[in-house]
Amino acid sequence: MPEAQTKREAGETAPRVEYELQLYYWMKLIRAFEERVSRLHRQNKIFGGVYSGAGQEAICTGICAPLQPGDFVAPLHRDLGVFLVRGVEPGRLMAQLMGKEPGLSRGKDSFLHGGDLERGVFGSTSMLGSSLPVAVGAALKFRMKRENLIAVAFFGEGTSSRGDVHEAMNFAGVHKLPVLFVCENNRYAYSTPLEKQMAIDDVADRAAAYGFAGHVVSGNDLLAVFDLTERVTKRIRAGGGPEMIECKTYRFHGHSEHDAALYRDKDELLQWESRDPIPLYEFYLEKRGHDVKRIRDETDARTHQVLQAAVEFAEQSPYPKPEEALEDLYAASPSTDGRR
Ligand SMILES: Cc1ncc(C[n+]2csc(CCOP(=O)(O)OP(=O)(O)O)c2C)c(N)n1
Repeated sequence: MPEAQTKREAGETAPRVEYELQLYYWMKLIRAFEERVSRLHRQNKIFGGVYSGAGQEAICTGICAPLQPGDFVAPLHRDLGVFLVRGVEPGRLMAQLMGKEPGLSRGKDSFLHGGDLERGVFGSTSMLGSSLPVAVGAALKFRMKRENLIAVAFFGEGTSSRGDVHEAMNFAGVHKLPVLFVCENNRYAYSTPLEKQMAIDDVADRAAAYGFAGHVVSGNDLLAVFDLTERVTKRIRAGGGPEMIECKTYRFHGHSEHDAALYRDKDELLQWESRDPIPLYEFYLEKRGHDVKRIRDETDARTHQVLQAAVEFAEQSPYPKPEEALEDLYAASPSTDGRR
């Protein structure tokens, strides 16, 4: 379990500054993990597509850090960071990406479709938008069983134009279910720019149509995302019904590693690179009186070590055996005597 969540659950008053360094570690780990995956992809060691979230680390971190163990999170294909912040073992995650047996889906797929329900992470899906009704279903279960848990559904601005997204939001709004909808608006759905995707500026405006609040925040500003998420999730947990947070951001890489993103303007990329969430947060830490150079060096050394171990573990792990291909495809029957 991530350190921050343990502290919060126990109700300890952890010095805020210590917690802030944990947030920094997560953002750096996500960036380093994805950079390593891009390199491994070029070496032909990664199974399936690679959808880098570089530039969007403040969103996975700021949204997931305030959550509780047991909350249900449905990430997008670009949200590898969700897995790390929720405490999924980096070695298992790397094994998943390499299609190895100890991976989350036991070598049955690439990053997509590998979830870790023990950590409350539903695998991201290829059929964009299909995970939102699932998150709403989890929230309905929490309501029916009177569990004080919430569901979080991530989606892109492109995905927001899908029908099942609207059905999920409508159902959640009507029944006031405990769901946080998180839009990662990175301005492009593959090569389609925002203005060719929707006729309004803010996806958050759509929340009003379903009877709940929609908020807009800078998705590159970790503290802004974190603080808003803390306030919003408190209200949702207290029974206030769903809310939406739209994070304005930008992806530094192409849609996937095979996409050079030549449809984007170079100046636009430059402007967004200058709003990189990591140096932005380092600037804040410096203002708080930290020796940022020392913290950066220590964090880089730590993430390097974690990644080395994860890659070694994944590379040394076996591929699944062919006869395992049909295992785990269906849930076990609730009855053992053959009757249902
Ligand atoms: C239903 C569906 N339509 C199309 C695709 C192909 N596709 C994969 S990712 C993507 C772009 C998604 O854009 P967005 O939701 O904004 O997320 P982003 O990739 O920008 O993070 C598309 C069109 C798909 N996977 N599923």
